[in-house]
Amino acid sequence: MSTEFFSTTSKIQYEGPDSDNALAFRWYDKDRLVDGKSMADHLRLAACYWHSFCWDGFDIFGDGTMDRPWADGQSSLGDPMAQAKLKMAAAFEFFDKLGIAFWCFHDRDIAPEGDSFAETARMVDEMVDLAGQYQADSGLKLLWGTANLFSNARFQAGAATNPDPEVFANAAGQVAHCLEATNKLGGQNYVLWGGREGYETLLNTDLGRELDQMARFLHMVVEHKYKIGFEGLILLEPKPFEPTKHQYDYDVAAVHAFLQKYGLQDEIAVNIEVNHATLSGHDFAHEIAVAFSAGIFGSVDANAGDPRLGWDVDRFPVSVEEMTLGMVEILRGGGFTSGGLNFDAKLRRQSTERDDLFHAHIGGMDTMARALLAASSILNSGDLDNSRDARYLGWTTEFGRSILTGDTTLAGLHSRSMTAAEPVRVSGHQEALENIVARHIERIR
Ligand code: XUL
Ligand code: CO
Repeated sequence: MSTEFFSTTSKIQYEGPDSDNALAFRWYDKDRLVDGKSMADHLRLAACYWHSFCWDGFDIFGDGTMDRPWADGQSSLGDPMAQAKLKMAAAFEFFDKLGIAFWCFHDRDIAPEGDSFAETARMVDEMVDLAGQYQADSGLKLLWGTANLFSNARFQAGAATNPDPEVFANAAGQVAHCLEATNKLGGQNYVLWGGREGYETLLNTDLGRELDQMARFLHMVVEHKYKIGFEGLILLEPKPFEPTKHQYDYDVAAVHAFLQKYGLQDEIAVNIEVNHATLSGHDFAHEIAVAFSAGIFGSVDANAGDPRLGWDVDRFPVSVEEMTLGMVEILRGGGFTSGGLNFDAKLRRQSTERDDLFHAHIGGMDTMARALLAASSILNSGDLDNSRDARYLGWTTEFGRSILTGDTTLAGLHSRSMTAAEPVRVSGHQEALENIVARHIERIR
């Protein structure tokens, strides 16, 4: 079977900001050094398997729209394993031509489900071996793997938080298998997005019990990680709702509180998705800042929502400003270690041609590259940090420090206030700072 699924024949190259070639990078120049590190090493960009290779454009109102010969059942004559292999050939052809460094997958993306757990596991293993060969041939690396614990009907009431321990056990087996597969492929992280770990109504739900179950599940995952020698991070991916009305991993702060309550805060970090942040009522940059301050920053799913749609539309990131503000926080926090930027993003349903996948990823990669350059320019200039430091100057004085070190009491501050002058208010200069950000974005080259 030919592996040429895409008419784009050669690798996508960097041509610079003035290029009009739609199939070239204008900003993503992988070897360009930014603060002594290559762009590729800063961004650690990944393409995801599920939206790009498993989804044909179907939505709740209609059938698939996209030209996806590797998934239409015709080329493979309806044989699910033959189809999985075609899909993998298409995916690795795409990754290679795009020149992206990493990929991410769910176990159910790469292999079909069989009639039993054992049969499914065997098919996953066969596809993992094949993926290992493709990785070896192409140099592509795995950013993370994850188990799909939400599509199969058995997970209607969740996996770890299911009222039935049989479902919990089945999910635990699936995660053990997928964690081992991820380890085998040299995965740099392992992600758990609680697909249906949440609830619809308290009329039938014991919330406290479900949280205890989830914690037990995660402790077992961590234990297994050490048992098999997996060196990557275990990451939870917060999302406030969808598919369930109340998802337990609402946002980074909720995940942090949960991890602390159950003694998991040193073992598990977060995978922050841009549009999950906005769905929870936060800015992307906020979620990153919360994660760094909690010491649980791990990785990012780079995508975008739609300001008028309150659901998870998973567009490719297009806003350089939004991503710049996120990259400022990422760089400030020290950047990625094992994490990276995964395009958990999909085409719009009318983008039906196969090569639309290139345009989407090129746009996303250029957006992130530009955001990196702008964020680095902002931080190197000190424009934001100097003004931020000045704002907190009072805390560096002897008086300010004495409050924080515990040398003062509420009563002491009470008597001090009796004679102290009214505090002097100073401007927060927000608009001036926004203009500074805009200027850096305009000027980078
Ligand atoms: C769902 C979502 C998932 C996770 C992995 O909203 O983002 O695709 O990234 O399960
Ligand atoms: Co995601």
